[in-house]
Amino acid sequence: MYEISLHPVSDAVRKHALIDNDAYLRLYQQSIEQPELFWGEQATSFLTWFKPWDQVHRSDLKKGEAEWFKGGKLNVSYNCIDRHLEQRREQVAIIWEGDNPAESAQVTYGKLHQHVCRLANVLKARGVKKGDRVCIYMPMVPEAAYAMLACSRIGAVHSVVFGGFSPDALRDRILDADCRTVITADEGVRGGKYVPLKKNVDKALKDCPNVSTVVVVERTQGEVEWVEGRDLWYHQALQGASDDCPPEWMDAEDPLFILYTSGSTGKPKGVLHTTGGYLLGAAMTHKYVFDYHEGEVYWCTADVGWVTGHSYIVYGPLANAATTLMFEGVPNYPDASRFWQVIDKHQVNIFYTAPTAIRALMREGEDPVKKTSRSSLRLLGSVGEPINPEAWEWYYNVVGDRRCPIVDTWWQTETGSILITPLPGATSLKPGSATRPFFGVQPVLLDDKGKEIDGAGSGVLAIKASWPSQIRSIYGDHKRMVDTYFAAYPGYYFTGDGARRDEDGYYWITGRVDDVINVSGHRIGTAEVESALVLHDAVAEAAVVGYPHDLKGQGIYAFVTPMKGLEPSDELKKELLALVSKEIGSFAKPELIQWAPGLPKTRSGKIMRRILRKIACNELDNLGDTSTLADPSVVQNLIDKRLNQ
Ligand code: 6R9
Repeated sequence: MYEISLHPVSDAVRKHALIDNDAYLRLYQQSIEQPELFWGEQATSFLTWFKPWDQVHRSDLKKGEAEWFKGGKLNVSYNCIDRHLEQRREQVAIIWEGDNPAESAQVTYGKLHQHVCRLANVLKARGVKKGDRVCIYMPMVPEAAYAMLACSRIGAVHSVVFGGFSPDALRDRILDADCRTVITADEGVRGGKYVPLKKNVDKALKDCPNVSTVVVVERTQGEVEWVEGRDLWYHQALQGASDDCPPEWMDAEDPLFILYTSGSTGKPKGVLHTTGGYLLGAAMTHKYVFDYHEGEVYWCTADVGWVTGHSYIVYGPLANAATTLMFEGVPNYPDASRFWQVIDKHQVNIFYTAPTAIRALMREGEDPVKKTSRSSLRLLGSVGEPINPEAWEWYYNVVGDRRCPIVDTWWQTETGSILITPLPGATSLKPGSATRPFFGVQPVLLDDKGKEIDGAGSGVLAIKASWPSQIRSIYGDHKRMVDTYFAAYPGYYFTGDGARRDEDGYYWITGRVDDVINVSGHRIGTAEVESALVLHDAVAEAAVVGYPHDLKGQGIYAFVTPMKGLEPSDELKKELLALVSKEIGSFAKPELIQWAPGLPKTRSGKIMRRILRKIACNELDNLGDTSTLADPSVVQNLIDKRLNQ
């Protein structure tokens, strides 16, 4: 068994930090006992309001209802830009580091304001109004942030779709949110390769007759097709646009964005976040979790297409007038030293990445790290999946030179901001534990009867009280939100994760308890992959499960039953992989496909995934109860033909 070491807060870190353990305990207690007072004060100190709210908070988790700062008026782009201008017009807001190490740029708050206002005016001129949905399908360039902020400035609701999604997946998301406007680029660049974004948009839009505007950022000058009247170049459109665009006064509960994420069943869900509570959650956690001090350079390596990019590249840091670094490339291009070189180049103080990246770089040995200085680094962060203690120790010892605390931050698209995390000046660290709840967060562990577990133990992780950046709805299907998150355990928000609490009250997230697979921090629903596989004429049935993967955390293992009389082949495997890439994106391709003459089913015909999961994970001596199987011989066949990982 791996011996867990305890890393107490060092004196140096504690003295520098905004919050020490006494302050954490005091503020946490206040946040739970006097939430109105606590959150009212935080909302006043972190955000600028045009008009105060009527009531801090009203919620009923049994019904999935939550309102924060209702009646209060504010604007997100104003909070992220305008209010900083007087003092920081010349301060760098965004450092952009290109895929090519020779390319980088700096955007001041003054320039950011100009870009955002101009783009907002362009959108307005194209008829985009408050409440309209705008799809953003962009590479990691500053224009992606401008687009998000321009939407928020005029009250439009953005739906950012990760650039790795296929045209079909993009189309589904555009249609689901009824977006009429798309903002994209000619091509993206990642790891020296070009991603045909505009081409993908053109394909997607064949089935989206309502889209009347496509704004195209010129990134590579690659060849693109053009639809007159619909398409416009970003740089041309901005030239004639005014720098003056008064921010729309939004209610705290007006929608800010939709972000699609995978659940255990059905198609992806458009998670809806609103304005005031979301921005407060993002800003406050950014400041306290990363212990952000004025003037520091902060880098989150996520893509803006995921929630981490929303909250911790764009909204949290900019609301706090930080300097946020945006990286277009990948960790191993041109070589495995890239992250550390970027840290030296831009003197990064705070670095936030995912365990999958750490594991991949750990494989390359210490040399690529050790040839860089990293002396600017002060704090490290981790997000997206559980971090294994070995990777944690490597991150701590090798990357951080035993000097930088690691904040292992647990949260979700639905939570909007970090909920369980160490605070660097307050929390002794245990490698692999997300440690303690953030202010206002009341995690509980529930047993299989839905009862709260006291003290140390394991169970399903749920949250007992509303927090400001909580999910408000699933776009177009509010009932689905209530059913998914609030129906299983009435009075609680159900996270979908399992967790253990130790004797010190620290939380250890053990992974999803539902049919969501976490591949390199990407959430993938088994149902989505299965529906892609069964689209193939040669496939009768498919069942998909996750299994432990050294680098990716989890890999996808697919059991596929071919049509009767059909001989499965490697050719068919290739076609199935291509089909998944087409339907979802290549990041969702199964690592392993096993041909299955039959799938284990109950007598009522339900696939017993529990058994498939055990087979995929090679836990064969403990298959559990198999007495309800309609045909037990099916299982032995799958075990015999099991693919080695
Ligand atoms: C922010 C983000 C959410 C799921 C979540 C959990 C896993 C995220 C984690 C973690 C263990 C951490 N997860 N952070 N598991 N430790 N620090 O990743 O959002 O894409 O919605 O994924 O990711 O399983 O439920 P999202």
